[in-house]
Amino acid sequence: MSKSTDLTPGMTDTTTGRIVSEFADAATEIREAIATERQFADEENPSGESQLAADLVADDLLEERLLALDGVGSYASEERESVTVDEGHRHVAVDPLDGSSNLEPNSGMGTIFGVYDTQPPTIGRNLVAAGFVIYGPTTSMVVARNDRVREYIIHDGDARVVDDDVSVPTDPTVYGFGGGRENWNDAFADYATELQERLKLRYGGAMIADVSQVLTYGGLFSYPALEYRPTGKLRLQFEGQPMGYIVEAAGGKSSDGQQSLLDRGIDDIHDRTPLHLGNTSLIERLEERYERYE
Ligand code: AFP
Repeated sequence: MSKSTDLTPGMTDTTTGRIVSEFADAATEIREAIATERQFADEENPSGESQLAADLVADDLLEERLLALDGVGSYASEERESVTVDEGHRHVAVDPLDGSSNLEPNSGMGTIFGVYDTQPPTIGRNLVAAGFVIYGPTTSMVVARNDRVREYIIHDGDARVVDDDVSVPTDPTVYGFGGGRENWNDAFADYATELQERLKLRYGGAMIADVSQVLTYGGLFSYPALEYRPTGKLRLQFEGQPMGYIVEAAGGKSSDGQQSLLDRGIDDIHDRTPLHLGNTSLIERLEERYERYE
């Protein structure tokens, strides 16, 4: 695909357009790494999780490609302790390979990215675009920019629009809740029981695939605060903010239980957050439930 392809028509900021195109370009190479780099590396990432060789290959190629673009001022990654700083007015935060534990069973995996006007650690309100790639039955990419969400199929080096205006369906159908009922607090456990009676379970161990279900069918994806882990498992900078930006641009809501993930304060790029993404009505009911239990 030609580098000049602006995948987000109407984007005034060409640096952001080039960054988005770079993720589409890199998808083919990362998909290749998933097939060939299947062994575990001997290190752990800054969150103490074991790393696959594919995690490191994806991270290295994305850092190299993105910092080579004019205007990219920094690269932050879930796989790296600190931010790599360069000169530029746009800043990228990446989960290079979300769902690494799904590699062995060949289940959903993807890349998550956020494009900021401020160097991380920074809050989600400073996002100017966000997206995710799914290396699934086919390679797809979802990009949010200027309150508009588009979905592309990436094939033979081209990105073809398959949905020019992705929006969360009004009637919710699916749910996916992580962390385990035995670890949920009473507020979430009660709400989960109510939803599990109405909705269908869609939980696959990689949030990009589970949130894609919510964007397609409507519903709720949650990885809540846990009794033993009050800030939950998922990373605010690399997962919560970009996916929250996308779901909110698609007409849904994000929450840490009290507020939008885009408003949640952040001190370190590896801070974790409780995470809820889905239909506005479901998120508002969940926040009311948390308030009632306080
Ligand atoms: P991995 O990348 O380590 O597989 O974790 C994926 C993830 O960060 C997110 O994509 C999933 O929604 C969540 O963790 C799954 O966590 P559990 O394995 O605890 O269900």
